[in-house]
Amino acid sequence: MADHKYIAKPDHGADPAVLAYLVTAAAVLLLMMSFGLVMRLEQARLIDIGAMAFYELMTLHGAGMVGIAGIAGAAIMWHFLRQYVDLSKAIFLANLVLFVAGVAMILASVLLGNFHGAWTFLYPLPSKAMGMWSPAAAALFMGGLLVIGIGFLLLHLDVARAVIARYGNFSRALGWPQLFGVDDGNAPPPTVVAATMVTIVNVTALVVGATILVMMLVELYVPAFAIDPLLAKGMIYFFGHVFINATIYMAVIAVYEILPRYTQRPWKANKVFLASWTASTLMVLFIFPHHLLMDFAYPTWMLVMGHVIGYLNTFPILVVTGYGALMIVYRSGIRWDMASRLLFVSLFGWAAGAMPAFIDGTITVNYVMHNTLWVPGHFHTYLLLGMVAMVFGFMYYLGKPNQKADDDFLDRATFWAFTGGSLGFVLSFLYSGKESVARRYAAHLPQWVPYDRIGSLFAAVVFTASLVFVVRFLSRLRLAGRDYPRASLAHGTAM
Ligand code: HEM
Ligand SMILES: [Cu+2]
Repeated sequence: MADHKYIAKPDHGADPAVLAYLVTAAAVLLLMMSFGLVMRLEQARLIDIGAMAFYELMTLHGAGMVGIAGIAGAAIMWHFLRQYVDLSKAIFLANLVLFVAGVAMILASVLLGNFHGAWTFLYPLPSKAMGMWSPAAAALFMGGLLVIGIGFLLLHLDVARAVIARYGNFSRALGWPQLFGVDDGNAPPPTVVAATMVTIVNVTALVVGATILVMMLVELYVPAFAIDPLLAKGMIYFFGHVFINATIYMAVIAVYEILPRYTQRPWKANKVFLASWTASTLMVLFIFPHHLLMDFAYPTWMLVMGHVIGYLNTFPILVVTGYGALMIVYRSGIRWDMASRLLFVSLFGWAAGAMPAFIDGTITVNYVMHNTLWVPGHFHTYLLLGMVAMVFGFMYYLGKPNQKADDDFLDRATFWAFTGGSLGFVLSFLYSGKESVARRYAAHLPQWVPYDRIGSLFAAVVFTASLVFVVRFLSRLRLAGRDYPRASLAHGTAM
């Protein structure tokens, strides 16, 4: 069965395929950040690109960011999961190839075909463009998403196959024998538990997403094939909600794997840990109606379910992860370096972003806040300062020249620029939301513009800091692939 001495097991260099994922993610991330900055500058009235270009960039930014979050999360999951189960490299690479193909289709749809119906492709917008874009452009966009989704579906099915081959079934991979029976200390490692959860929820989400995409592609050319708009909206938000959440559940594996290597303390999948992941496996599938709280046409029970489960699901994994990280680090003599710092700040970002989400998940608050910048405020907090910080932490971990290498001044300064810049950037969104500034508006009222200008400044800092992180990573790409054991950094002891 599983090798339960997993904490001390040194991690060797990254596979070139993992590095290819990270380089792709980094390139798209920087491009999408620059689009984000341009959107903010437009709202701040510092440039004038016009509404059409704004919505095109917004569409690309949303789709691109969600896509690379998935790619980077998958890279982290695959890198660590491979220690425990036998994954297929061909499928891993096929996903990357499909991703790049899908991105090319999406770029063509938006830049050549002027599609700008947002990454949520909400029905019936793609087919009712009022002459703004052609059915072909909409088809190219939805086709691109479909191609990307099929790649991820293949990857998750391979993870499912590998996990079942090793553990027999999902319930054992989720640690149910230890959760519901006696904890014999043989629960699967946290990485396996997380990967199993992600596989279950993402396969479900991707099948639903692909279904609605195919339905809408048919409707595009055969309008008589009418789709129930409420059904379409529910399916889209189910898919979107689960997919973006799963990116964090994949990326957090970096925390479970790297902090124990730094402190030589095991991250044990105890009963509380297992219970949290099992609970979230279910809850993440049932809370998507929190996106529909303003839709009076939805059955009330669904909205109540979204509200209640939204409250409940905010905490379990976040708390076991935050508490676990504190216990691992507390008096461990950990050497703080860029990787451990970024991972630690990512937990803060994740937790901080969950709070405004929790508030907005309250029906009465949602009526006032939902279409304001409060919403981009909360999700940029846990995606930028949480998810993306985890990815940068993983990049620094892989690129560390040797166990004892210290970070130089540029790295440390950039860490603070990224953290401070991100905080300022998300606070400008949140504050605007509190002042009722609408989201997804290209043109802002004069009284909103001061917040947009502050936000633009911080966005420029975040972009610059991210550029330095990426350049650093690229310059250490050879080190990242090099084969030396990455472990045992506590007290500066060598291997
Ligand atoms: C420098 C960093 C970033 C900047 C400057 C930026 C900027 C923006 C802006 C201005 C918007 C539109 C807000 C509005 O509704 O008026 C937006 C939306 C969005 N951003 Fe970002 N962003 C950044 C990073 C990220 C990251 C890291 C992610 C995800 C990993 C992300 C995902 C999204 C999504 C999903 C939307 C929603 C698009 C929509 O409403 O259709 N962003 N961003
Ligand atoms: Cu959601």
